[in-house]
Amino acid sequence: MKQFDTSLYFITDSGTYEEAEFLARIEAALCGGVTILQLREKNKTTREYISLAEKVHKLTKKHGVPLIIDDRVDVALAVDAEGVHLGAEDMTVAQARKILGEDKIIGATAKTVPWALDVYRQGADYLGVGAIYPTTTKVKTVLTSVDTLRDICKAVPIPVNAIGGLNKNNIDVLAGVPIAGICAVSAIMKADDPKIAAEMLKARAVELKII
Ligand code: TZP
Ligand code: MG
Repeated sequence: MKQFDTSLYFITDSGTYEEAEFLARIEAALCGGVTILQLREKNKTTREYISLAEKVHKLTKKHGVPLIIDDRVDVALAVDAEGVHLGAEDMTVAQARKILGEDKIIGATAKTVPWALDVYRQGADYLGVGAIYPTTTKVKTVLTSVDTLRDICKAVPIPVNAIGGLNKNNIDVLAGVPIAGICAVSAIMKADDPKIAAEMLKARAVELKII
C-alpha cells in the first residue's frame, strides 16, 4: 500500500546553483523535515534529468522521503522514483497510471473543482492547487482563490496541497482550510539555510493547525 505525507512538500529548482550546492541544499531541507520532495527541471536533457534524479533519489532514500519527478514518467521509471507530478500539458493521469501501475504516486495540478474531479477520477493520488500568491518561480500559472482551494478540498477525498508564493509569513490565509499540506519552492530552496527554513515553515503550519 502506498503511503505518503504531503504536509511539507518541497519542490526543487536547480536554477543557477552548482550541482554540489544544489544537492547540499536538498540534503539540508530533508534534515529540516520535508516530508515529500519533487525534482522539477524544465531545461535539462533527458539524460541530465535522469542523472540528477539518481543523485537526488540517493538523498531522499536516506531520509525515507518519497521522490516525485515533475512532468516526466520516463524519468521517474528510469530512477525508480516513488512518483510523478503531472500538469495540464503533461501526459494525462490515466495514461501515466497505465504505465506506472497502482504502486507509484501520481500527483496532479488542478485549479478548479471540475478539473480536480477529473484528475481524481483518472487516478490521481494527491493534488497541487494554486498559485495562492504570485510566485517568483518560473511557472505558467494563474492565481487560485482560497475559496476555490477549499471547494476542491471538499470535492475530492485525496490529499490537496496549496502552492504558490507560500512562506512562513503568509500561510495564515490557509488556516481552517482542510488542506493536507503546503508546497514550497523558493521559501526553502533560496533560503540562507534550507534546513532552518523548512523547520520554521513546518512550525508555523503546525502552529496554525494547517498540518
Ligand atoms: N505551480 C503553481 S505555483 C508554482 C508551481 C510549480 C511555483 C511555486 O513556487 P514558490 O517559489 O513556492 O512560489
Ligand atoms: Mg508539468
